[in-house]
Amino acid sequence: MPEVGTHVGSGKVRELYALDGDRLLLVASDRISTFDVVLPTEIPDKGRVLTGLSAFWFVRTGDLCANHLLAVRPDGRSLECRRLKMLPIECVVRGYLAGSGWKDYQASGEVCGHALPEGLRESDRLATPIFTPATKAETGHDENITREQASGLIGVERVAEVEAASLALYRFASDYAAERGIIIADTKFEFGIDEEGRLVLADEAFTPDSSRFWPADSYAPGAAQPSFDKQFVRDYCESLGWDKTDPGPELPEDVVAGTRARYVEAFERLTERSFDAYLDEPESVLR
Ligand code: Q0Z
Repeated sequence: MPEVGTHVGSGKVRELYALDGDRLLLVASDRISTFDVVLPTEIPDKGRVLTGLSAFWFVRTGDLCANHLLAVRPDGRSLECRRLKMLPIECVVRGYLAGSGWKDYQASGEVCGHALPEGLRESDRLATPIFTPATKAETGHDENITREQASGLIGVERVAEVEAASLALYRFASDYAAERGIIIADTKFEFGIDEEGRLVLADEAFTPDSSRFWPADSYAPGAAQPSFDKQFVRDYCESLGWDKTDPGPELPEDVVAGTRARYVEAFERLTERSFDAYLDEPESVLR
């Protein structure tokens, strides 16, 4: 059997392989997307940063919720995972009003059936984090749904279970990150069910691709916040007047270097380890 197994899926910036009947390999590339377009220029080590962060969070949240992590590969960009039966919803938690949450609030005063107080501004912190499930769109954008719609897809009891797990995970990680100067404004989880019917956290956890990371020191509600990791890329793309359709622009080397440095900074602040030590020995992030 080949080391990476048979290819079973592609995301915009990740690949999925089957190792055997009950194990998968999740491989994070160095590709970066912005405005929903994958750019032709890679960010060196981005996939390793995201893989290391995901593994770090899986280990540290294992007592809050079981997860699919089995091992980190020596390449630092691949995770061996338990193969699960995936639930057909995205589990999003929002602690701040951004993205589609802000859009829906402006249109209706609600997000996924959560009525919010009047007068909130873009990027405001919510009094209490909210669980805002979404459909998994094969192509295009996930669509926010109410808990009733989620119940129709996975059942009332499973919704209660994923909501409680999602909120507990978000509270833990957002408190931890805030102490290290990073606001996790929102985050998206995917859960699966194991052979015994138990809920298991899958996919990636609290990476800058699955979450909005904001620098805490410049937080200023009332407008969109700069992204901790992708802001140089966005600013550069905006400066070109690119129409945000495929293909995207090549990135100049200073934008690549600055963006790589931001990913490494997020890794080092959150893990309290040097990224070079991770590159030397990826398994060290599990301890
Ligand atoms: C994750 C995805 C990616 C393409 C399926 N533990 C699991 N068991 C079963 N299925 C999955 C997982 Cl993580 C699973 N995805 C998302 C990831 C490339 C699609 F890297 N799809």
